[in-house]
Amino acid sequence: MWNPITVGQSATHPFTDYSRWRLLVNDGGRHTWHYPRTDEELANWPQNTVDEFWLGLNTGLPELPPAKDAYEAARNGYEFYKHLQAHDGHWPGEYGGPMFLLPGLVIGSYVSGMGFKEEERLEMIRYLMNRAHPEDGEGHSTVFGTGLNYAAIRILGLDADHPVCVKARATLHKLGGATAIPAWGKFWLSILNCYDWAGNNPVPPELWLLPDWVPFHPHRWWIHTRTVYVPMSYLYGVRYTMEENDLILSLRQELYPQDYYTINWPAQRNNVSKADLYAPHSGIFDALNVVLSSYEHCNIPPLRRAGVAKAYELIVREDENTEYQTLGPVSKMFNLIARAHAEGPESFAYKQHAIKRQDFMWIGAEGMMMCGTNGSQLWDTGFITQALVETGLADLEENKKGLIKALEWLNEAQIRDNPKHYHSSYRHTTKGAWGFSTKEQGYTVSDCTGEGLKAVMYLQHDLDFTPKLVSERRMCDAIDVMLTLQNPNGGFASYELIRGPFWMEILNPAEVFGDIMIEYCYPECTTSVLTSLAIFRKHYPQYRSKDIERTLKHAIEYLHNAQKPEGGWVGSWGICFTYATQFALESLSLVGETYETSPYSRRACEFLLKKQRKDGGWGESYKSCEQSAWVEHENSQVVQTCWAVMSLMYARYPYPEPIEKGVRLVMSRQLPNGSWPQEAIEGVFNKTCAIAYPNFKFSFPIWMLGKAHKYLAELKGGSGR
Ligand code: LAN
Repeated sequence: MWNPITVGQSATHPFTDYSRWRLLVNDGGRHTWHYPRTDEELANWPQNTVDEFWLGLNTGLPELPPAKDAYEAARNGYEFYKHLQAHDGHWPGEYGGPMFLLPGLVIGSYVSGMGFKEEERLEMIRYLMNRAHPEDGEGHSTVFGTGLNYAAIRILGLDADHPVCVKARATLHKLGGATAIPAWGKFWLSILNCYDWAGNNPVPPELWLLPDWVPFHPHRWWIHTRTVYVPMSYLYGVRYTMEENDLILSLRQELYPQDYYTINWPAQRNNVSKADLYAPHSGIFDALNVVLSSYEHCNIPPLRRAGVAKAYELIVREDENTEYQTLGPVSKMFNLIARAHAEGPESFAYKQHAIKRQDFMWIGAEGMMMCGTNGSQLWDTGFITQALVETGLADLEENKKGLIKALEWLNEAQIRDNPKHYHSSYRHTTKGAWGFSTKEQGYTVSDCTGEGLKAVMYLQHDLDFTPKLVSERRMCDAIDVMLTLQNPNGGFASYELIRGPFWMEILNPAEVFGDIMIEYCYPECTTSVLTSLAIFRKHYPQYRSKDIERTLKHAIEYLHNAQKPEGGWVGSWGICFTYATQFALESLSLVGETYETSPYSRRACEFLLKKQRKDGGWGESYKSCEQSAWVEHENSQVVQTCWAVMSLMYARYPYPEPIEKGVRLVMSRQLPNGSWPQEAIEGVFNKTCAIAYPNFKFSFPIWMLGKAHKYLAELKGGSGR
């Protein structure tokens, strides 16, 4: 392989041979990319359409006869999308977007001595080059993004004199340099030995020694925050640092406009660039840090050792509970460093972490990235299967085999037991749940359980050709988990019950994310649970009917209360009002609340109709999520238009025009082979981070178009297909 970086190749062209990359799908939906080297290997493992599509290569799929109506457009859409189903029945996909993840992968691997294959290294460089902000440091460049990605690209081997590095450095220095990086950036750079530990606010591992009943005990934090802070507190407790080397010494000069050795580190603890700040520290948090920093000077060694040991125990349990996937991409790399530090590169843990690190790495058209999770397998498979059943596309002979495969996958993906380390790692019950990605990762997510169960019920009950793979007992298990997840206000949060008090948000240390300290209720999560309970009840009216009834009523109350005065619901996981409103109106429809019968539904429809554009579409920017107020996107978006039209249909909006206009827009954007081009990013988390759901551009148009065809026919008194 030649080295394109030294010859200054433009990043628009791959640095590797894209005809060699292959996606390996195995073990319940794990997906990892490989680059076979020998001709023999290549011949035995031909590149398929799934590989080609995700690599951005030409799939060669044929043009289809132009769709004459919405149903035909949906059929054409699936005619394309069915080729993206993996052999095991699920739909794999990229899950990139957040720009603070790849630096974690690179820095974490570097300090742990875990290398990359040459093809991975080159394509990660290319990805970072492609993602560098196009303008000269204005716009949305942040210290967090620029500082960490700069360090990453240098570790990967790009020269400091390369124009991409020169430009990034200038931007970084203009923004104040890496002293102004937010807390998580300070932490990563400290691990890398390019920032002094004294410049961090304390992360004392002793917190884990507090009795569980303490109201701010970390087991009450939102699961992602606590799972990241467990290894952080270990690494802070031992003051982990990479050994100095030439690159580290050089980075110390490159990352800062001033001389590294003259920096007053304690003064940097709360120094965060304005460009990065979303959730400023509260006064109480700052005061607490003053106290904790004094403790750092006189910490009690046996207590510190006990705290470090407790944090390490929790790290090990998390690794074992998840087969080394861990909950997410940040904890993945911190856990990996901690295990490498404690047990060394020959250990079983190190080797397992190396294997599963691969699950987060994804090669796309722009290079290799780190994903937000080890995939979105269940989520994508859940939506498309429901769409196919609801639209009637499932009944077409040519689609049956694929649907049986999908059911087989969903059957395998249900979690059958509680975690190996259950109460000792503060876990919620998992028996009967579905997670967001694979069974192996093993975390209950409320709405993934709801969507997983709905998909299974649709496939097993509404189709006459599917085997009944998931037993009634196992469906009841799913119901049991969901019933444990309702909060006192009737709403459902993401992974667990809300465990801590609301005031804990004043302890949010992360500056760049909002609402991360505890769980919150979400209309999206509430809906997926509520709708699956309502559908389950129709099929199995005898099982826990009183509990289900009570839960449903209370969940509807929550949804009513969560509606904004203007009529929409704020989305937390998709952008933004169109996303959450679709879910909320689906819920209301299942208890008979529609445009005609419910003021809530009516207000929501009117809100959406005001936002419909002349071209028939809807478009909102990710900024809606930051501001909890509608912010228009420059263009209307296919996926958001689908959510809005679905909302109107759930509410049984009685006039066809806005629906027809939405349908026309989505049809007009369809390509001759049945697919849709990628538009703006679809998802969001923690208020500020956008994340890609590229499979949505298939599942939601197919679903919306097929449903609209039937709905419009009904409205007009005819009958849909
Ligand atoms: C996800 C992805 C899926 C998402 C839905 C199922 C869509 C949602 O309805 C519930 C919450 C959940 C499971 C979710 C939570 C937060 C995640 C895991 C992510 C957005 C993907 C990445 C993100 C994670 C926190 C990223 C790492 C960053 C940290 C701040 C730790």
